Amino acid sequence: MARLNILRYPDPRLHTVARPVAAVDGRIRQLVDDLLETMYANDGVGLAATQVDVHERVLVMDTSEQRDQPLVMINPEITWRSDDFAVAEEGCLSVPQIYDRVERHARVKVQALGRDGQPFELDAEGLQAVCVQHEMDHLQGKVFVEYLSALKRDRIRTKLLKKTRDELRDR
Ligand code: GNR
Ligand code: NI
Repeated sequence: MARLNILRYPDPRLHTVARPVAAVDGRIRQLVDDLLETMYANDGVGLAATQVDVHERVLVMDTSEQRDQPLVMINPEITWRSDDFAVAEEGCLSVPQIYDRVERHARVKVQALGRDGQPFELDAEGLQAVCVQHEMDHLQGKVFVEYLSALKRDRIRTKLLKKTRDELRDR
């Protein structure tokens, strides 16, 4: 297991579109384990491979209260979206300390392969529905700030570039 480095917005690599996984082999299982370790170490409720600069369709989530229900989705595809939408406050490990409201489908069904390579379907609502849509956006190269106004996005970009510069100077 290893903790992986998380790309920070506005890193252009966050806009890479991930390719499907051809086979759930030992390399993919290692990636899954590293994603879970990295997600838990950073107190995240989800993490997409894109965020650790691996551009394959793999994501992990855990929206349980006890943080003891890891969910692994390989080659996830949304098979159904509710007609109704919900607005929720979102954050992102790639956009640290920025939180804003995003509107998404209230419920989605997602088909994917698990860590064992077996297909399953997830019927998600609430935080889990928000999270799986947020993670699947990452796999398409999309970060939640792209739903915000250009003005907000520019302010976020400037703030995070300054933060990264300050951290590098202080090392
Ligand atoms: O940890 C996370 N919390 C969160 C809160 C509201 C909506 C989405 C998320 S996902 C985020 C982790 C992350 O960046 N996943 O890509
Ligand atoms: Ni994110």
